[in-house]
Amino acid sequence: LTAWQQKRIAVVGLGLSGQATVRFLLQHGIRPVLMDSRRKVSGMDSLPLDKTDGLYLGELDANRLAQMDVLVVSPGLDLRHPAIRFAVAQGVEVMGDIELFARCNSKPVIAITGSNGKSTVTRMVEAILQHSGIKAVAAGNIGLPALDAIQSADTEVFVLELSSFQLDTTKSLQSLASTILNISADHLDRYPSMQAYCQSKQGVYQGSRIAFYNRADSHTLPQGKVSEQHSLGLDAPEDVDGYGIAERAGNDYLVLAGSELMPVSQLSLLGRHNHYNALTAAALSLAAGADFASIRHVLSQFQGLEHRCQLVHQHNEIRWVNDSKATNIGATLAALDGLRPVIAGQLILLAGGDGKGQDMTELSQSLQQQVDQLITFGQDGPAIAALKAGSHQVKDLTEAVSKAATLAQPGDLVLLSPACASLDMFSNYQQRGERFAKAAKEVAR
Ligand code: UMA
Ligand code: ADP
Repeated sequence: LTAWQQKRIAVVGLGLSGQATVRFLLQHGIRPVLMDSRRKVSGMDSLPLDKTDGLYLGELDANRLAQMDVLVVSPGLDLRHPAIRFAVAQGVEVMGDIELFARCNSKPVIAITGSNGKSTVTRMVEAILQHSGIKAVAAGNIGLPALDAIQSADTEVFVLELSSFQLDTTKSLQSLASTILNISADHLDRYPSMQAYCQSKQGVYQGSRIAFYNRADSHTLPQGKVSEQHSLGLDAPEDVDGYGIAERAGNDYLVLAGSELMPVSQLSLLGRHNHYNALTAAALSLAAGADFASIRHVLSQFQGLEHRCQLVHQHNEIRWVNDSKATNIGATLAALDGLRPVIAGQLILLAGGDGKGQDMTELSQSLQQQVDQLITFGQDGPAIAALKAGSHQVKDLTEAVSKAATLAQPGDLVLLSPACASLDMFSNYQQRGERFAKAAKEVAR
């Protein structure tokens, strides 16, 4: 980065990853200009602003951006923003924090993307590697900015969860192994088409030694040249050293690189989507040097992450499950598929929020076949309610929980799996999940 000391660098977007970028640049003797399109950004007090070349909050100024040599743009900012476009047209280089990480990192990387399951798989891989005695750290979209993670010198492997936005601004990442878990409609408010969104996800395979893809989802098949690729699936492996599920003496076994790993029944997480996540985590971890015993141990003990199909309350034989992280249709479909077989009574679904431009009719079939009672709320609640006769539209989540309590009988399961982002009514999906759990505990006691 020494060459950067002579350049004009702006960090555009000062959220978690932007602030980590500022700290990183300052440590390398670079004085960045700081910008954010918001008038107020939290956490700025912790930055030594006197060591920077200025802070500009509020509407981005195209001319100021165009005077820079490089913009390090945070993932929350749309690259189609007119001021950014103008700067690019004037020849300014644009990259993200992951690109900067890639240029400075010398340790092995496991790279994980997909529309759903990224955080679950990222944490599984981290846990398996750690249990195998390898110092692994999960970073990226999962929450810890990659440029904060890179600071710890004793890390041996970085497990990076990457969003499509991060991939859009990354081109130099080298990874030991990578995967696209699945692709379903998401973020279509930021991409002109599904094709553009898929293209963005494909970036994860670039510079990767081994690409693992989902043979049940053709969008995940590597489009460019990769040195080694393997398909994963919940059916029989494609070849003798393949990955999948095979039946042995009446039991289904996960098969890893041609060897039986463990019976599917010993996996701790429920649902076919989680079996796929477990297989992928096993494959990625093996590529990074994990041993079979550690993989088995972690996958049989792994407790799911908060807000992902998490049982938060049980009373009168009614289970309340928080899947607030289901911010798109694909995630909700997976939750319905995974949970339906383990429910004796009715499945009561709470859905709605900011639909991010998704086509809600994709939920239609599952709403008819798997959901007994549908309760909707939020901005795009009406579009979901319209898909099922007899559904209940309510004002907000608290009312949805009260309604569910009046409908639920012993044996039923009440599932918050909104298929929408939370931002129309909450600060984030965590807050939505916490409110759900609290309300459930209040109405059902
Ligand atoms: N924003 C502005 N103006 C700006 C910059 C940001 O209005 O100038 C808004 C964005 O529209 C967005 C919010 O601020 O709503 C946060 O954006 P950010 O770029 O500042 O985000 P960070 O705080 O740096 O967090 C980012 C990731 N957020 C996004 O990609 C939106 C975090 O992923 C990630 O954990 C973090 O970096 C550390 O690497 C979160 C996320 O929601 C979990 N990701 C999306 C998802 O998973 O669907 C992609
Ligand atoms: P991400 O980090 O990609 O958002 P998470 O692991 O946080 O993924 O899970 C997000 C949502 O997707 C949750 O509702 C979860 O139940 C669901 N989910 C998890 N794994 C999968 C999968 N492989 N396919 C579809 N949905 C999944």
